[in-house]
Amino acid sequence: MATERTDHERRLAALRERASAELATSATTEALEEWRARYLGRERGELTAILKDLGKLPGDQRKQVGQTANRLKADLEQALEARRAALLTRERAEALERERLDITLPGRAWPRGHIHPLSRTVRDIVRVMRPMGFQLYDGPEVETDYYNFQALNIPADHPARDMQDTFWIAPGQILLRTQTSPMQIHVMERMRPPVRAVVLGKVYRNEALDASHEAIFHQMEGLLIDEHCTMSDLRGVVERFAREMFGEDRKVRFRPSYFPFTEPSAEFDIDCLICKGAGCRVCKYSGWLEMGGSGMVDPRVLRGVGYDPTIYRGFAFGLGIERIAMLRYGGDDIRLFASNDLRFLRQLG
Ligand code: FA5
Repeated sequence: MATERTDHERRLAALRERASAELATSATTEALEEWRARYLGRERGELTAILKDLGKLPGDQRKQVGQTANRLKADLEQALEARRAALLTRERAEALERERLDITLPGRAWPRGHIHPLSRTVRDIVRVMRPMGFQLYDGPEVETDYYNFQALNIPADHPARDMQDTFWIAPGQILLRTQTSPMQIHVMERMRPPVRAVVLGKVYRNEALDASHEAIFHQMEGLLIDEHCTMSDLRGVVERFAREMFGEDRKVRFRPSYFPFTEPSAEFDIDCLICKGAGCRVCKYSGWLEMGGSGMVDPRVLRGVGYDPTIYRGFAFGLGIERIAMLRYGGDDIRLFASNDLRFLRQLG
């Protein structure tokens, strides 16, 4: 009897020792679960099996061994929980260590961007033209021969076609617009007078490229049609525009010129911003900077869109936006605007 009891006790003591030793070396939550199943698991736990077999023991042993086994069970469960808590604490500490942040390090500085000088110029132009009553219009860059040339009084055999080298999509029919002037026709076709329109957009010319000539560039077009409109209105608007853009003390000069869709026509210049008219490299020692073309809308153009030229008159003017941006922000090569060269763009920040 005594030997039997001792056997059971010994078995339980050995189990306690083995289980405790294994628990001490179980270093992951998976290993702990494995350990729990091995000793305390409902299905295959060693201790569970012993507890299940208690019933087979004679009464007095059952009580004694039962008490020892239950104590062992409670001890193992407690040891498991303690081990689990210790592991968790260690894992958390390790995770914290892994993800350690030095909050005293200086932050990463993101460079601040700014609006492209061309976009800025476009915004400023709109800001100047809007208060004078000009409404902003947008239109197609792919045009027909009719809008880019014919409706602007430039028939197929007209020598003025040579003034603008054209990128043709379907030769003689569809092209990339060479100027924003075709928008004059679109706007007038859509509206009855009075008209005050401003157009800003890309134009394309098959040109030899140099520091002041691009093949893709931007133009601005202004158009005003009303019953009483004279060249001095044109002059007034262009002068206001030039002074708002380049300073109140700017002088504006008109020179007779020729455009097929305006009559009379004039090109206009401003006095050089750099030398104030004295003559320098930028103005090629003329004292003047070329700005754009203008004139009174030709009666044939008005008739073409169904306006009666005996009642309505108007003026139009157009200029290159890159050239304006170059004057405002500096830069001596027009090609830099589309080069995406950050060194150039940063300089203009
Ligand atoms: C015209 O394109 C006319 N449509 C302007 C006009 C409008 C006249 C309304 C009358 C009434 P011109 O070809 O001169 O005109 O071009 C106008 C402006 O575009 C020039 O003054 C210049 O500033 C700019 N420009 C012309 N060609 C280039 C180019 N290759 N690269 C950059 N800017 C250019």
